Amino acid sequence: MHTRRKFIKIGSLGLGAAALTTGLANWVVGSASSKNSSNGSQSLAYGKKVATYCEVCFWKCAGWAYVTPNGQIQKIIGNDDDPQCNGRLCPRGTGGVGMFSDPDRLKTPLIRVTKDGEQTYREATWDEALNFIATKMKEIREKHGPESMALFNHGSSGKYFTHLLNAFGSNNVAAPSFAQCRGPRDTGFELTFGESVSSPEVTDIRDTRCLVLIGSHIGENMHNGQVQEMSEAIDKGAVIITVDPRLSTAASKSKYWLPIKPSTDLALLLAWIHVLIYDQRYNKAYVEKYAEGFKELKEHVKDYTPEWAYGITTIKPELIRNTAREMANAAPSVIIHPGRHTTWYGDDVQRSRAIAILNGLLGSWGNRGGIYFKEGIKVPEFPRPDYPKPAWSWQDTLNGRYPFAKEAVTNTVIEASIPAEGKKNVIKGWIVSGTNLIVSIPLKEELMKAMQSLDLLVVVDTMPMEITGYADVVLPECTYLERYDDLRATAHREPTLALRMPAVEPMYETKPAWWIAKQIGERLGLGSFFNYKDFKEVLEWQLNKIGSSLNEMERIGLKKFERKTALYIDPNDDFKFKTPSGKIQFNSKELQEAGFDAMPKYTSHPQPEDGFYRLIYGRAPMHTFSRTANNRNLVALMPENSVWVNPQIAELWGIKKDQYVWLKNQDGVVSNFSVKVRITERIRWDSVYIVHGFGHHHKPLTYAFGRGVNDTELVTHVATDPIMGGTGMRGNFVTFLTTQPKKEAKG
Ligand SMILES: Nc1nc2c(c(=O)[nH]1)N[C@H]1C(S)=C(S)[C@@H](COP(=O)(O)OP(=O)(O)OC[C@H]3O[C@@H](n4cnc5c(=O)[nH]c(N)nc54)[C@H](O)[C@@H]3O)O[C@H]1N2
Ligand SMILES: Nc1nc2c(c(=O)[nH]1)N[C@H]1C(S)=C(S)[C@@H](COP(=O)(O)OP(=O)(O)OC[C@H]3O[C@@H](n4cnc5c(=O)[nH]c(N)nc54)[C@H](O)[C@@H]3O)O[C@H]1N2
Ligand code: SF4
Ligand SMILES: [Mo]
Repeated sequence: MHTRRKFIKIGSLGLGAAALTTGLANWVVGSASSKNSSNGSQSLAYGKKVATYCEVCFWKCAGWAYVTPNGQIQKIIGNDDDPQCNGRLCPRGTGGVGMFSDPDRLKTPLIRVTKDGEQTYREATWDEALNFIATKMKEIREKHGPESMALFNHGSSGKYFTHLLNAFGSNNVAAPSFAQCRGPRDTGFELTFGESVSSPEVTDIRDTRCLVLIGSHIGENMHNGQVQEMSEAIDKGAVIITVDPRLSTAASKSKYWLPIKPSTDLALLLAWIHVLIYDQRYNKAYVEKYAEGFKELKEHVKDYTPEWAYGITTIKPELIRNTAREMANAAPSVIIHPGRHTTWYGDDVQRSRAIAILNGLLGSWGNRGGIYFKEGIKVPEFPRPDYPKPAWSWQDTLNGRYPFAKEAVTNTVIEASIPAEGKKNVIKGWIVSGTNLIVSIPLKEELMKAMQSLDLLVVVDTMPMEITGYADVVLPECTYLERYDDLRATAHREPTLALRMPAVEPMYETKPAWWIAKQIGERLGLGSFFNYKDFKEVLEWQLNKIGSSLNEMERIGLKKFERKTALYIDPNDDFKFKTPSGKIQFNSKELQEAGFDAMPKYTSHPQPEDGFYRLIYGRAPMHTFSRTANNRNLVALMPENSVWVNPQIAELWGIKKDQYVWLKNQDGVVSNFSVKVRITERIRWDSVYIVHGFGHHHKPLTYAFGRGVNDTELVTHVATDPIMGGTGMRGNFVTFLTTQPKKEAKG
């Protein structure tokens, strides 16, 4: 591999950048500068509360930022009217101000240059950086066509760059939230019910009588509304059943904990389906009325008995039967939770299908305490010319694979960026915004090859995350507390709109993404797609169209609208599901026609060799992936991750509590840093657990650097789901190194 792009540490530039800003002291107290930036006339509301919605994760809770009369952000609290948070933010949302006040923030645009034979960044003005990008994008358009520009995005900023790319003539827009996250679940549910459970999930947890969590660790997975509703349901006596090789926080609140052997969930799900059908405990009236393929399903699961599943899952047959009965007793007020991060073992769509089928058998879809119908407000689109039609798009990067991928697959867009003899449609330029691909995509080799081959790599971020070190141009976005953004119009039990406006002016030379996209667009001759001076104009226009105004939204932060459709199925209506036949698909003809199993079958997955343990990972309540790893408020709550090890295994290895160890995986890859051992009965002997998002090796992240280990670097085996392209990441095994391996930690 040639190294056209050497990894550059942004930190070496720190001081110069500060000199360009309004003064370093600002970050200490989080005070706002009063300079007039060129991004329009943002009227600031000092000495009051300012409407916002949180960007620390994608639940997007609506809240208020309290700003003191001298322009300091004092605190952020939840908006009482918001059904997604009910006035309460999670620890990360409360600590969100740490993103704004982080002294390690990106402060000014940077351009890669070679100085004395060495690659480095130089600080640049916005004009220089934007001109550089526009020139390169024009070259790419002329030489290869506009389709050869791609965008990787996650979070609010993605929308503006998607608009920019669509206007430019490219549809190559991908996010890790599909092929590294919820893709299998969405695909499995769409194939079964004709639609997915979206975000926030339409699970009626508040009113459920039985909630089954299969590897979904609500409570550590801190999606606010769900956590609150789960605790409400528990208070009301709901039965919680948690299937997890680890005694998660949710498992500790459950009536049943099923410590399953990892990778065998499909066997348990099939056995549950078997019990419901053969013990005649499924919801007969519902199935007769709304489902299709029951006869085939019954035949299909004939031999999937609890006794069969016991040998695979290690869950006792009686426990399988009892838990199936609990679900049946609660039906239809029961939820087999679809989960969210579902890219585990490569047969994840089929596992999600089994979860969907169980929900169908119990009649939960469209019933109180099961799955409700969401309703949202449709915000009209600001007038713009039609987008040009690209000559090819991300669908072409699939090359006939993953026929049920409804969203772009990051993996194939990365692959399309690696040139090869005779390869057509090669991607030549990337914009990466709001995603730290180095930590979120497990395909390291492909990612590196692709990044080395590009003609242009632009990274838009707020922090000097690992991905920034590979960019030609780094653009510093201001944080969510310093900008206007799109209206939050997520659908829920009741339609709501939420406003985000700047609590303070952008610090340093940072700018909002809407401004950055517009500036690039104008330089590319696409000004008619950005027909406004300030994003406020767009918001005002949209709000006026739906009977509100910026003034009103600034005052209330969140507006509720009346629901127009039913929340649940009306039994007197002729209800149709959004599948081709209008019925729930137990036996999927769509899958069959594409050459896949029409109903989920159990297939076994590799198990760890002697001395190795399955590496499983998850979330901690006080962090979001890697994006909070440097947030001083949250680092104070949880400075590093630890590796959970069963006492039997610790004894076998002679490992002590709090000892630091290195992890080595099945391919010989050793963790960059060491990790503290947590010895606990709460994990099966055959697995170890770490929280994702730690072990940063980029020194400019002064707080996050070297703290804990990074699961992604140990995920060198990926099992790709043939149905939609999800990267199954839980087929990796690690062993312990108790002395420091002879290896320099990468700086
Ligand atoms: N090994 C492993 N891989 C995983 C996962 C895992 O658990 N383990 N989880 C998977 C899942 S579920 C998901 S959803 C993905 C998430 O993947 P990512 O979305 O890539 O997650 P983060 O690591 O949080 O990266 C977010 C980036 O956005 C930047 N950022 C934060 N705020 C802003 C902003 O306002 N503007 C801009 N422009 N940038 C901002 C942060 O500094 C950071 O660089 O990762 C997936 N990959
Ligand atoms: N605090 C916090 N909350 C978050 C996030 C965050 O970064 N921080 N990220 C959000 C995002 S984008 C997502 S996608 C979700 C992800 O959250 P979820 O969808 O809830 O969960 P996962 O990360 O897939 O699952 C982690 C759990 O699966 C268990 N597990 C591992 N292997 C197996 C197995 O083979 N079988 C079973 N049954 N269980 C297994 C682990 O022990 C762990 O408890 O969280 C969201 N909420
Ligand atoms: S759940 Fe927490 S981090 Fe996520 S949006 Fe809500 S307050 Fe922010
Ligand atoms: Mo996710």
